[in-house]
Amino acid sequence: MGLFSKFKEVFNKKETEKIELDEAYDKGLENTRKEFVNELSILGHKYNKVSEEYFDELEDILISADIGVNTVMKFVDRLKARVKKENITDTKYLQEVIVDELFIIYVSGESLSDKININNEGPTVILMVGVNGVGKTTTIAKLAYKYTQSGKKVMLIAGDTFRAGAVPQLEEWAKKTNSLFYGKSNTDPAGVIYDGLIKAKEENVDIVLIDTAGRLQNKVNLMKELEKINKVIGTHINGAPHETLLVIDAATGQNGILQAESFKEITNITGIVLTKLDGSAKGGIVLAIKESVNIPVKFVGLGEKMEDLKPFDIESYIYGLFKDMINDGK
Ligand SMILES: Nc1nc2c(ncn2[C@@H]2O[C@H](COP(=O)(O)OP(=O)(O)O)[C@@H](O)[C@H]2O)c(=O)[nH]1
Ligand SMILES: [Mg+2]
Repeated sequence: MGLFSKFKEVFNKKETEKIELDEAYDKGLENTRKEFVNELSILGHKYNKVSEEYFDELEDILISADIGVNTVMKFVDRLKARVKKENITDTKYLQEVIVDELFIIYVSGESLSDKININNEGPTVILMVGVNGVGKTTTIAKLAYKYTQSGKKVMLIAGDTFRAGAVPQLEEWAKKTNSLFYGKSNTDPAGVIYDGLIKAKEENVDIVLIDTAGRLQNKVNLMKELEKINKVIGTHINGAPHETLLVIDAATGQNGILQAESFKEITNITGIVLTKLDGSAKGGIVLAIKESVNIPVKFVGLGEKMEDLKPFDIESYIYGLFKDMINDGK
């Protein structure tokens, strides 16, 4: 039995929490599904039998979903090998194999944990990095919401001290999410973080979320700044930061992958938050990230509301993409 059939089985019997997650992905991946999966289905109608032309067009479709050229090449090679080995001629059946193989790309190799590393001996410190406009501050607000809702004491620290309005914006989010706040404009970020962490310990905070500025234009400076920030955090709290999450805007496609590669060189990224998946038709970027940087996607942004940040879940993701095929068994 292929993974595809297993999916169908699993999706028929699931608990409420998982159903809610699927619904969020279902809605958030609507744009990608419409373009990508629709194209796949049109391709299946255009060619009943597997051929070179079929594979050429399939490649184009996968690349335009931003799965990444290298991933697509390897993927299509593997698909061709399977077609040969299993004597597959029918494109309808091949569609099921495609879903199988996409899933295999993500789960293959070393398994990546999508869990947040929680510190049980004091505050858990989560540092957010990423270039301007990708959704760092919004994601911090969403995480603060998630953690305060589950009864945790949260503090936001404004380490993006130079961009106009960045500090008050974060303070506003702290108020809205019932979190504590520490920040000061126009001053050294490491200093602000230093003072903020002292306060976080005094107040027995559970989760500290630190905003930073992501000036990737000057890699050396950014690297030095992050080194300094990491040192300050590490001297305050053992083993901290417990997570350094890189925020990437899904709509930026391959550019987002380049950002991930650069940040990976600059600092130790422990996870990726992929925002704005809802507004993008390029949901394939999840697979390109796995292939090019091999850093786990830990959360995805599926909308602008506080509840719209969801833990990454490969099953819900695949379901969100292929639900029409999975449900009808087409
Ligand atoms: N649709 C959508 N918009 C988002 C998402 N995450 C962030 N945004 C929007 O992206 C814009 C920039 O976000 P911001 O947090 O200020 O980016 P920052 O410069 O990295 O801190 C804001 O208008 C957010 O509402 C998401 O998951 N979906
Ligand atoms: Mg910001």
